[in-house]
Amino acid sequence: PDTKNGYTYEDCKATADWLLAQTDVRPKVGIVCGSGLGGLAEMLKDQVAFNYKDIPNFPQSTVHGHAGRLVFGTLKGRPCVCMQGRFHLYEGYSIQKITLPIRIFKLLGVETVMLTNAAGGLNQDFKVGDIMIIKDHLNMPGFAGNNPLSGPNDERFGVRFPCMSDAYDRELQQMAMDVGQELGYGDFLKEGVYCVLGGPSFETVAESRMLHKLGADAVGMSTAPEVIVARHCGMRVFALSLITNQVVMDYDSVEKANHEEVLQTGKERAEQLERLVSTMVTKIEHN
Ligand code: 6GU
Repeated sequence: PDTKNGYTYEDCKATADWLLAQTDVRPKVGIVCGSGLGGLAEMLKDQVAFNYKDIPNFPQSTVHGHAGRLVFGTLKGRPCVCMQGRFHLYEGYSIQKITLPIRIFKLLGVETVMLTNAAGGLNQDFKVGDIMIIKDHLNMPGFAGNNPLSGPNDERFGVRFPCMSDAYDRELQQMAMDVGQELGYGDFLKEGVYCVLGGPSFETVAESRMLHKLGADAVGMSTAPEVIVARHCGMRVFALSLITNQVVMDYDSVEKANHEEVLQTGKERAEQLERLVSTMVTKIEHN
C-alpha cells in the first residue's frame, strides 16, 4: 500500500476542486460510515457518487463490509457528503492517508462531521446492539507517536497544538439523546469513551482488562484519528459506536471476537442507527 505520509494543503485543494467541479452539491455535513453501516449513503437523494479509486490522491478500501464510494446528495433536503467505507491503520496506510478525506470535507465546505463505527463493548452494562454516543476517546496510536497531525503543521488547516478536551460537541450529544428518546431508542442508547487500537488483531484478555481499567467503554480500530483532524481544522464532531460484540474479559469465556459477528449485528441495528443520524442532520443549524 501507499504510505505517503504528507499531504499538502495544495494536494487536498486539488482533490476538493476536482470533486466540486463534478457536482452542484455543497455539503455542510460530512458523514463517515463504519463497517456494515454504509446504508446511510443509500438514503441520499439526487446522488453523485465517486469510487475511491477514481478520486485523485484517495486511498482505496480493502475491507469486506466497506463499499469504497464517496457519495454526494441530500438528506431530507440538506446537502451532505458521505464516505461509504473508511480507511484504517491496519490496511497499511499511513495515518495521514486515512484522515485525508476529513481535510477534503473541510475544503468542500463541510462544517459538521458525523462518524459511525462498529466497536466491541468493554462496559459491562452494554449489550450487543447498543448504540454508544461517543463523549471522549483514548487515542492509543497517538501515545506511541502515531498522530495524524505529526509532521509539519499548515496553519491554513489549524494550530500546531490543538485542544482536544472539547473534541465531541456537547450540543450534538444532547441532540442525539433527545432524538433517540423521540424515536424510542432509549433502551439501547448509551454514552461512553471510545478507545482506538491499531488492529487488525482483536484484543487479548489482558489488553481488554487494561483498557477497561483505563476508562474505555468500547474499543475499535477507527474514528479517533479522523476526529483529531476534524477538530484541528475547526469542524464540529459527532460520533456513534454500534456495539457489535462484547469484548472477552475472562479466560473461561468461550466467546471469540470475529468479523462476521460484527457485520451481522451491524445489519440488525443499522437502520435505527441510520435513522438517528439522518434525523439529526435535519436539525443541525449551519451558517
Ligand atoms: Cl472486540 N475490538 C476491536 N478492536 N474492534 C472492534 C471490535 C473489537 N468489535 C468491532 N470492532
